[in-house]
Amino acid sequence: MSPTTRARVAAALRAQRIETASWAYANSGTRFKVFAQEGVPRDPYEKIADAAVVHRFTGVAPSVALHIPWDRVGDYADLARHAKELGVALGAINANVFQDDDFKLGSVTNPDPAVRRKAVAHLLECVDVMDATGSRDLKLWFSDGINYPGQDDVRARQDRLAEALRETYGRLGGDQRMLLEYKLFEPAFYATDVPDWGTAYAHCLQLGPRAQVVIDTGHHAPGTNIEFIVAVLLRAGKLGGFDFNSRFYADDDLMVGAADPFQLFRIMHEIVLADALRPEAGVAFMLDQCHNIEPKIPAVIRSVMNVQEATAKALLVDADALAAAQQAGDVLAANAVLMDAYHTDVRPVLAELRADAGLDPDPVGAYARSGYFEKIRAERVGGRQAGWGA
Ligand code: PSV
Ligand code: MN
Ligand code: MN
Repeated sequence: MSPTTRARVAAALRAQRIETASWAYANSGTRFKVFAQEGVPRDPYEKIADAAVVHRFTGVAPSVALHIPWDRVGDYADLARHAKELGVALGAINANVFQDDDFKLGSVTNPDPAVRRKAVAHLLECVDVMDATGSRDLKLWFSDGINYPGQDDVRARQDRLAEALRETYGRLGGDQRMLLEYKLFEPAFYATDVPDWGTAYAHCLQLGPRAQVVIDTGHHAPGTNIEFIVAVLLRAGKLGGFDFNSRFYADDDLMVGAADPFQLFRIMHEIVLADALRPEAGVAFMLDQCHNIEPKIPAVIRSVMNVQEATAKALLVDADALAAAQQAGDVLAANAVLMDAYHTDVRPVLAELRADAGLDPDPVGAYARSGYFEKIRAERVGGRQAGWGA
């Protein structure tokens, strides 16, 4: 690697920001079993403390997303102060209209107007939370959908969704944004109301510039070309961010980069090509993962490192050589440019970069040696589940 390339890659990696999720630090599981772990946070304050530890060892995770009501507190400004004291900020506010009995037939798309009002009231409450925390992004994922053909009118549900989004969008102030997340299926099994990027994009387009699509990498049919979606949304100026995680089958929420690091590289290549890595470009790089069986803090650290590695490889793609090969119609050469970058071992560069920033080159090892886990294991008795009961 030439010194110029190294300097360019280092500068981009230094500027990268990855947001972790509060629920990743708490107990989680499947519908079969939640395995409790030692030392897990007992309240939102402790989740933020853990997020701050991830930032301390990686240097690139300075914010943590909240999920309401999982992270409900009496005084959000105080929670934001607590975060600041620990060297992090509160990030995206995730709404939750999927865990109330009233939402069995849907939240914002429910046929009952009273239920729809209740759902919208929660979305508006989340904007109040953003006002108190200083968060920029409201992240909306709706479990709404139907299980059987004929169960409800699909078009009417889209109208109800549009109305709820419009009201919520109208409540945003300053530079606040609405990020709309899509998911193919689950818990609805026949027709989800926001199943794909096209539906999310159509709603965001109608709403206006502050409504953007968020891509959760676990929310597609197997084999979906996610980087294509990234490219199309970037071109349209409608990519608001990512919920990164890995999947082998469905919405597995495994550590990002674990199942398909090549896919992560291809996604980051599109980001680098569009110069969208800079925080000012407005793409939020968030993690949405559940660490059901692995220790949580080191798993989040590993995930952050995996995003960094994919990014470093994407930054190493020789853009001039790629453009020349593409222009010449040289299919093999163009593909080789990409594969050369992908096969580069970027771990030494990242280790050097961390050392330059005064960090331990080995964040997972440094965390293990820090004694933090022993401390929380002793202090925190009776840690809680991420949401389901938190
Ligand atoms: C839904 O599967 C999702 O990806 C949404 O982002 C939720 O808010 C999140 O998971 C947390 O469970
Ligand atoms: Mn998600
Ligand atoms: Mn998900």
